[in-house]
Amino acid sequence: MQRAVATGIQARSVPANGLAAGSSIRCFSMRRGDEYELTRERNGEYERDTMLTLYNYWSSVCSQKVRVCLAEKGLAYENRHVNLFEFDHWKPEYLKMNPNAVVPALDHDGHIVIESNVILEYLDDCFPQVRLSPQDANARARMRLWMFYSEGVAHENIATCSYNPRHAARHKAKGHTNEDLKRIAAGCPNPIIRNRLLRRAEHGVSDAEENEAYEALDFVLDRMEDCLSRAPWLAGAEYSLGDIAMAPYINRIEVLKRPEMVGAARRPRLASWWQRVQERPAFQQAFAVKNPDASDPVQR
Ligand SMILES: N[C@@H](CCC(=O)N[C@@H](CS)C(=O)NCC(=O)O)C(=O)O
Repeated sequence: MQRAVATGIQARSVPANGLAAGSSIRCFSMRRGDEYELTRERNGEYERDTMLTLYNYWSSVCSQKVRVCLAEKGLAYENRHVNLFEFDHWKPEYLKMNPNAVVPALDHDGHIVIESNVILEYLDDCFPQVRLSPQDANARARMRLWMFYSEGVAHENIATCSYNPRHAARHKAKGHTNEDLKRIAAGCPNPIIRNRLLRRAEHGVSDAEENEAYEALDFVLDRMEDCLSRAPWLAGAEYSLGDIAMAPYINRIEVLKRPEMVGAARRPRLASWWQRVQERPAFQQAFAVKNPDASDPVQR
């Protein structure tokens, strides 16, 4: 695992006087209120250790994306588990970082970045040593299309299909009755999440709603199968942030009620892509994170 090292604008912003090449000094960050080390000189610029902290939930699809990206880049980071089923993400200290009341949030030396796809591109900008965006404009557009599909279609529909078998089961294991959930939901600062939780506490997810969500997912999977008939990866010849953005949704479909949707009999190219994604050490590292809360009835 490499140390995360700041480069570019951040490195240039470090005062260059008073530090001999090859030596290191301890510095204090006013913003974070903690210390960091200014360590090396390269090309006349100073580099310093940079601190990455990821606030995330072990099985959240958006958190998994970011963990895969960090692992692909070999970046060390502090993993802070935000227990969504204890409502840690609604606590004032978390909301200061992410007022949308969702995970993940990345703290990079006191700079907070939210929205998983934004975080992916941010990491690729700050740590280009391992590049995860193609240079060709057409391939970049394809990569961003898959990031859009992940956010615009896959996310909401996966959440719908996950509610009955996963989220409701977790609330039950925590002893939250539907009445408790309605009361708790009233404390959620984000009206979109509050109203959805209220609706689900009241009615759960109906078969009709679930079928509609699976239909939308089927549509995206058809797009993937078609795309992968032309190239090995979603953006083309290279593995990219587009693959990283979609992989957690394929993992989730496999553990829900209709795993055949991503199986080789139905979608051979997608199944072969999924196999290659899972073989990557970074994927394995990111998905090895387990829930520290032993009461979770969900295992994957
Ligand atoms: N667009 C956001 C979505 C984040 C999101 O919805 N995260 C889920 C976990 S994957 C969450 O925190 N849900 C909490 C809740 O619904 O209360 C992103 O990509 O970061």
